[in-house]
Formats: sequence, structure tokens, C-alpha cells
Amino acid sequence: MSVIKDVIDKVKQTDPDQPEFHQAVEEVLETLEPTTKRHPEFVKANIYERIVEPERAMHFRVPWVDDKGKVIVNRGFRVQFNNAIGPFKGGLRFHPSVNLGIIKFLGFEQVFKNSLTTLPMGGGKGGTDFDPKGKSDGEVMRFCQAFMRELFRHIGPECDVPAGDIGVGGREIGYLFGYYKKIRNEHTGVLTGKSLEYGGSLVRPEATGYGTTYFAAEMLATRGLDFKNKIVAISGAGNVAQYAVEKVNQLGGKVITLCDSSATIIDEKGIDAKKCDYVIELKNVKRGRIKEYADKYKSACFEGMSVWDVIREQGIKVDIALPCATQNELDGINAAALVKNGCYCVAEGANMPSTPDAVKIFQENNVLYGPGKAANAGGVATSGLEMSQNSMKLSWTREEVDNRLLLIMKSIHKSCIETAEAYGRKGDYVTGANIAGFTKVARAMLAYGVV
Ligand code: NDP
Ligand code: 2IT
Repeated sequence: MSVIKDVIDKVKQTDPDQPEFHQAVEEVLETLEPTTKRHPEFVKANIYERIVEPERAMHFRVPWVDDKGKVIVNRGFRVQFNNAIGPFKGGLRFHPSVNLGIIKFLGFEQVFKNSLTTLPMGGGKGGTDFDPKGKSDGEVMRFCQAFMRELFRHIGPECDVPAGDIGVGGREIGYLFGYYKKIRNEHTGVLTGKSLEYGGSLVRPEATGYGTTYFAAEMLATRGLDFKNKIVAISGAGNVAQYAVEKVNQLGGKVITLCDSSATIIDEKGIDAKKCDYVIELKNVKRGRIKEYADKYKSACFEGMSVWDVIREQGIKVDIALPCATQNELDGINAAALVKNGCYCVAEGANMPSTPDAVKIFQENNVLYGPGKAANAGGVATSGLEMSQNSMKLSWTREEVDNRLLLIMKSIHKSCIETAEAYGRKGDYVTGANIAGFTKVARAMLAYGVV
């Protein structure tokens, strides 16, 4: 255990105030133990210690003026984690909880996720503690412009390609891209998640939620199961959750939950296609709260509680769970309750939504458990497809992109299964995803020598 343990200890000692980063590093490195025996060359070249250190991390001031004329200062970050297999690639998160440790955890996860997609993308992540909630369009625009005023010098279509994440959707990407184009005088594929009119890809908005559902379907198929008539719990009400609901409906499942940071709604009749369209409009256009769903459709609403709290407290039966809100939203107590209530499949639309305790409970109870870096890779994979289309200066049809997304999710599933099996861990998607993602990056790093 020594190499792995030494690296984990060093990370904790060096940056004691980054608990999410420690959690992500520990989760990945612990499963990499067998690779140290099979690949002594990785140990010799000290790949394990090199891979937990970002290539570089930018931390910058973002001053902007609010609607009242007051000067506000936020913090901006971009962590370029690893570009061994392609340009740095990963989203931007706008949320008051953002700090360097959270961006590092997300960037680290992104390295392995992007490797799994089969596309040539390295890993990175960025963001800010600016809270878009309650801000006017003008304020969001001025913030995005101020953010890009610094970010532009660090990114580029062959260098680092940001996209959306929590708090960053089509509107924000528009403001960010518009400003980059203005100050660089270049119309290039420097961001993904763009609108169709200026270089976006069909299916990118849907891709993470669709991809997570495709991945869950692949896991279910290994036990001869599918989504038909299954009860599905989904958390979040944002980009990933919305299109997970849409795809689950298309595959014949019944989604009964959604949440935002204020409340959880339970609709035992099912959030059907029409209600899903209502949620998309409510969240993306009106920027309202999920509580309004309960008022409109007369469903149950639990303020101040997460989906997983409500399922535990109310003893709600669930077959499949898709956590699509945020990190560490699902803890061991709620995981045990999910299992007790009949849940046998968990696919993570969010990044690291299950705590280590929760993951342990899923694995001990033989739950089909797909970790985020595999299950939610469809978003960044389709970003990769957007980059390809931008480079070729053409655009593919919806069918073409959706079909490629499906094939990529199937291929990620296959590579998790095969790698887990090759390491004697049949059915362990965590080990499979981590080792498969890692090996490709490690080989590339090895090829470059010490740089
Ligand atoms: P959005 O901002 O569109 O939506 C996030 C949703 O989660 C909102 O409903 C939000 O509620 C809720 N949420 C956020 N924080 C909390 C919290 N602390 N407690 C309860 N609910 C919360 O983001 P996305 O849908 O894009 O992202 C969701 C997750 O998916 C994140 O983990 C992200 O990293 C991951 N992801 C996203 C991808 C993408 O392409 N967008 C790709 C892969 C992963 P509220 O509105 O109240 O804040
Ligand atoms: O976590 C993620 O994979 C994302 N937020 C999407 C990143 C991207 O570059 O599309």
C-alpha cells in the first residue's frame, strides 16, 4: 500500500483545507493499488504523485458592478489539471460554495472521466463563488464579462476549453463566448455548450442526463432488467436532472422526485413529459423554485429536505436512484434507507454525490452502482463532439450526435466491466472506471518523460 498511501498522506498534509479534493483523491488512488504491481514503470516514473498535482491553477479577482452601482468582488478559478491526452477540458461552476479545493476535486475527477470517453480531452475545471441566483440578466452578463476579462488569457480551442456546470447554462455560455470573441477577435470553439446559432451541438443540453440514463440502462441490462415501469428517484432540477427525467420517461420508467436547494417534491403519479417540460421552463426561463411545481400539480412538497431525506423519512419505494444535484448529497444513512426501500441501481448524474459511506453500502448490498466519472461522462463526451464539429466547421444531425453519445456510453460501460474483471473485481464499476481512465493517462505521461 506504501506508494498509494504515501501520496494520499502527502495530499492531505499539503492542502489540509481541501476535504473534497482529499475525498476524490482517496477514492481514486485506493482502487489503483493493483496497478502499482502490474505497472512498476508507473511507480518508477512516480506517476501517482504527479497525477494528483494540477499542471497549473489560476486564482483571480473578478470585480464587477451590480445594478445599484456597487462594486462587488468575487473570486475566479481555473485549474488546468492534466493535458496528457488532449487539451484541458471541463466545466465552470458558479456557486457560492466554490473554492480552490472544490475546483480541484472536480478537475481531478474530470481527468479520468474525459479519458473514459475515448475522445482526446485532458481534464480541467473552473468557477467562482458568484451566485447567479436572484441576479438580474444585466448583472449576470457583467459578471460573465468580468470573469472572461481574466479567463481569456488562459484558454483557447487547442489549449483549454471550458463549458457549463452548476449555475452555468446556455445564458452564461452566451455571455462568456460573446466577450471572448470580442476581446480576442476570434470565432473559435473555445467553449462548449454554445447555442446552435453560433457553433453549438445538437443534444449537448440533453447529453449529461441522457447519458446517465443510458449508462443506468446498460447496468440494468447486465441483470436482464430495464427501465420499464420502474420507480425512479432523481435529485436536482437543473440541466442534468431535467434531461434524465426526459430520457427515463422515454424508456418507460416513472420519475417521482425532484429537488432544488430549498425543497423536494414527490409526485407519486409520475413527472411525465408534459410536467418535465414545465420544469424545464420553470427553471431555465422563469428561474423559479421547484416548490412551484407542487403548487401547480398538487404534489407533496418538503421544504428544507433533500430527496434522499424524504425517501428515508417517508419510507418511499424506489427501484432506481439518479442523484443529479451536487457532491455529498447522499450519505450512508440515506443510502441504507434507499437499499432497505428496494433500490438496486444507482447511477450518478452529479459529480461525487455519494459520500464514501454511501458508496460502501451500495457495494456491500450488491447494488448496481455507477460512479459519476463513468455515468455522467455523456456531457463532456458530447462537448468533445461539439469540438469536433467546430474543428470541421460543420454540424451533425440530432440522430448522429445522439447515436454517438449512446455508443460512447456503451463503450464506457464495457470498459468499466472489462477492466474490473481483468483486475479480479467483477461488477465493481468504481475500480473499473478508475483503472481504465487512469491507465490511458498514465501511459501518455510516461511517453513524455519527466515534464
Ligand atoms: P444546474 O445548476 O443546472 O442544476 C443544479 C441543481 O442542483 C439545481 O436544481 C440546484 O438547486 C441543485 N443543487 C445544487 N446544489 C444543491 C444543494 N447543495 N442541495 C440541493 N440541491 C442543490 O447544474 P447541473 O444540472 O449542470 O449540475 C448538476 C450536477 O451534475 C453537478 O454535480 C455537476 O457537476 C454535474 N454534472 C454536470 C454536467 C453538465 O453537463 N452540466 C456534466 C456532468 C456532471 P438550486 O437551483 O436551488 O441551486
Ligand atoms: O462535470 C462535467 O463533466 C461537466 N460539467 C461538463 C464538462 C464539459 O466540458 O462539457
